[in-house]
Amino acid sequence: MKKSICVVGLGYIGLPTSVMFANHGHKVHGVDVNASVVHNIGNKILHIEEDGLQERLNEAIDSGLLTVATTPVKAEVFIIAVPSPIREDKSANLDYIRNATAAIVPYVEKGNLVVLESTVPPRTVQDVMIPELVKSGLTIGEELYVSHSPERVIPGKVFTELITNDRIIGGVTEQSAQLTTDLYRSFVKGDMHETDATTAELVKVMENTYRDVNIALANELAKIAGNIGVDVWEAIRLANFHPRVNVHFPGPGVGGHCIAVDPWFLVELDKGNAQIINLARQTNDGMPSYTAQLTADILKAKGIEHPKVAVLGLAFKGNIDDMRESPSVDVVRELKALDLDVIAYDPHIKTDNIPEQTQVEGKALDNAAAIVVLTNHDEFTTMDPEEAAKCMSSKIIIDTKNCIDRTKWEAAGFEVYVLGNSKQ
Ligand code: SAJ
Repeated sequence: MKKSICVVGLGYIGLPTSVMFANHGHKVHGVDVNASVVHNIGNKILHIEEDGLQERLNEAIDSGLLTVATTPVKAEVFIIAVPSPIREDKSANLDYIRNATAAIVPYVEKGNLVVLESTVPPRTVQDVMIPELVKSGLTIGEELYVSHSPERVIPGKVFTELITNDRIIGGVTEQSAQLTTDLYRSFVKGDMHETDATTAELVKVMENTYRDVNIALANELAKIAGNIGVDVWEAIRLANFHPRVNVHFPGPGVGGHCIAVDPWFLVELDKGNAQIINLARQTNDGMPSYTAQLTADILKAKGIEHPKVAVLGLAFKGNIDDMRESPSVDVVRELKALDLDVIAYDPHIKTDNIPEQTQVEGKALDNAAAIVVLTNHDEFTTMDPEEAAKCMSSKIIIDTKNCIDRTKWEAAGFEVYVLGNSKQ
């Protein structure tokens, strides 16, 4: 049955989700506190890059099934998809969740469903949302249904994954979970796994923690390989032929709004037990400075005075425009702290999104002594080394993602260094 749905938060998850429900015949009202975001979306102008989003947004707005505003409206279903970042001290900032919940309270009515999509520390539904929702005067789980249905999509493949991924549905009551499953069934082809809200919260945080810990392991192995004359990438490829092994990949650090953030929720919740989780976070957070030092050491060994370094890639991973928690920003800062002259370039990042300490230039390679590749955008993996060589002062490339064609670059006269590969 088609529902009226009010989605709070029109970012990387809320907007695709709103569009998806509207494309499937539901009447969706999207809400964001940012008036310019609302204005742009209403005019079919995107503030985020995502494959297929523009076409789907056009269809949603043109059909009249998606409206947007800065305030909620009455609806049968409320979906909250707002940020849940960490503070400077690594504690969870749940203000957005609390405020978004408070914002819908005047509009909720008996029989409505409230779904939280944001990734949150376990117990957030119980301890942060429910104390707000009870202010509606409705009995939670009986008159007002509440659930946590964490998004699990990967930026760049959001629409495919929204449809095909399995979903975890955590209801505060069985009926809350059931109603949520029925709702998402309008477009989800994957299985829906029902559980309670707190378990669902832990599942989601666990998934990203699993990845963070495994990436930290890969980064540690890369450093070890770098010291013993081995190519860690080749070693990982071979290890992964084992049916029960899935070693992740090293890199300049872990970015994004999820993997670099969520494990801290568990550290805050139970620091005494979250030992490996805590260490993994620190290991991954240490990779930008490791990368910067590696670069400085290579240039020093070459005897190049006051080199200019061209940093390629500011997004936290390839072919997306998302710079949240991007390790590249830290690499730039660390390179500068080591007295190197840095120019950063990323064709996916709009200029007004660039943090102060970096500069973006189309001609980043002009007079550069070295290139440091931090993101495996297609533009970088297919770059022509002959062209690059023409404007650089020396031919050095440091590849932290093992993403360039080494043979091609060497043929153009470059010295190629790959993070975690000390094999000569
Ligand atoms: N990275 C590595 N080595 C690897 C894999 C990734 O260094 O082997 C780095 C990437 O370069 C990037 C970061 O980790 O900086 C995270 O990238 P990602 O592609 O692994 O993940 P996200 O943050 O884009 O999305 C994750 C996904 N979670 C899992 O794969 C368990 C996604 O499914 C979630 O929906 C999303 O977090 C989320 O919203 O929580």
